Amino acid sequence: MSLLTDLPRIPYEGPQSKNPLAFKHYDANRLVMGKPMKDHLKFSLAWWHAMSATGLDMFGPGTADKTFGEAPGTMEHARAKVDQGFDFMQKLGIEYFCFHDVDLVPEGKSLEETNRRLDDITDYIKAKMQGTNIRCLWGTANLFSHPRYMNGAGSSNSVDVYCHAAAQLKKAIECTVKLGGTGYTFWGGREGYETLLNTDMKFEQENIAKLMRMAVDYARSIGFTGTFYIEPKPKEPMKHQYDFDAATAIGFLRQYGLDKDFKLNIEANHATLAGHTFQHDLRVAAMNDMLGSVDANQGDLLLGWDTDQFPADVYETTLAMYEILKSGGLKGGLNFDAKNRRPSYTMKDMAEGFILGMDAFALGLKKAAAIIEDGRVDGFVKERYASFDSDLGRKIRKDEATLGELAERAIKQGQAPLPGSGRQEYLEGVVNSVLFSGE
Ligand code: XLS
Ligand code: NI
Ligand code: NI
Repeated sequence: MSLLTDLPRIPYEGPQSKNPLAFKHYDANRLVMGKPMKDHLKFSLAWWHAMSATGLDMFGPGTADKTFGEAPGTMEHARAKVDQGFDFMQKLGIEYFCFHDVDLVPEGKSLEETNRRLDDITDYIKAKMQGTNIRCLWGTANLFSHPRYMNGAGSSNSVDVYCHAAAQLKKAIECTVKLGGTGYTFWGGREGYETLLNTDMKFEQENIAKLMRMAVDYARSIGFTGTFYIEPKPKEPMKHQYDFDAATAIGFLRQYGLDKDFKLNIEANHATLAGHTFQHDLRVAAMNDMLGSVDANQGDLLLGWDTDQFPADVYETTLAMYEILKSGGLKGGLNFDAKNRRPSYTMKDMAEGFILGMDAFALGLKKAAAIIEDGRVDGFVKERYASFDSDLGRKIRKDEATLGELAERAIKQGQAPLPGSGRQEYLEGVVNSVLFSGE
């Protein structure tokens, strides 16, 4: 099977099914907390992995054949990817896709040529979208692969490179708007440094912000009403990347007045590379009202790079969906920035990868809803801070207390009692009982 069009439609068969090409948990129209699963889980296909990546690594070439019967580097191939990709999405019930400019077409010899190719392919995609439910979740520009971007795009030391990036950015925004994209993402691929010995960090960060501001102004001027995203990542390819994690990116956006136009696109594997859990970065984004979208994948905690695996760990997807549900849901979606392992090279493997990820998130959604409905975890957290429901606690929360007043009370009271058990083991047991008490 070398074509995705050879795959069957993927049905929902329920948890008992042993059919590898069926969903066990993702049942698009099933209601969870009053909303169909597919509205909680706006799954998206990442054009770069699904339609383009062949599994090459620095030790060997790709193993998967993604030529789809056409010669790579041609527009015929670019169109075949659209045909195959749309067929695949429809068979799986995936209603969104994300792209970089260079995933859609081979780069031409000049910007004009590449832009003409982008015009052609976006016409082709737009026509394909007609009569389907498929929409563009977000677009982006690849400002990191070409050697000119060795020092990044917004962070480049070269004004020529900076302008080239601006041209690509402008075109990628136009393509996103043309395809009705709901978002535009900045992943700072090489926006960082290899050594501070040659780097003016402040200058570079200011330039990145200026480029983003120009991008926002331009996009709004051509009618883009969607959300801009920063996708934080701490390292790789650079030693250090400026959008290190959610907290850092939020600080950056606020410092440069970009926080009204931007939210964050949190990627599971990037959070773990930053030394956080996926849940942590989701929480940081959510509590700052900056949670926009998610790049759904999973890393390998024993490895120090972005392995972009399909999400399989239900404990992780449960805690992620718990954060997402508690934040009121995602405006963006769950983009599978994920690829098969190199030895899983067939089209069937690709379908199984998506089924794995979609089922892992569907199961996570059901279990997260069950944790919330069970109420013990949330109830415990509420109870844990109950001492602040006192008169004095309320005064503190309303910024009406003084340090002197608090100190006086402490002296009067004598030794403060211990703050009460955190009961972590009990809570972990509650989560396990919700996860494993049967369907
Ligand atoms: C790489 C990033 C990238 C972005 C899009 O690590 O995850 O794939 O999602 O540029
Ligand atoms: Ni990503
Ligand atoms: Ni990534």
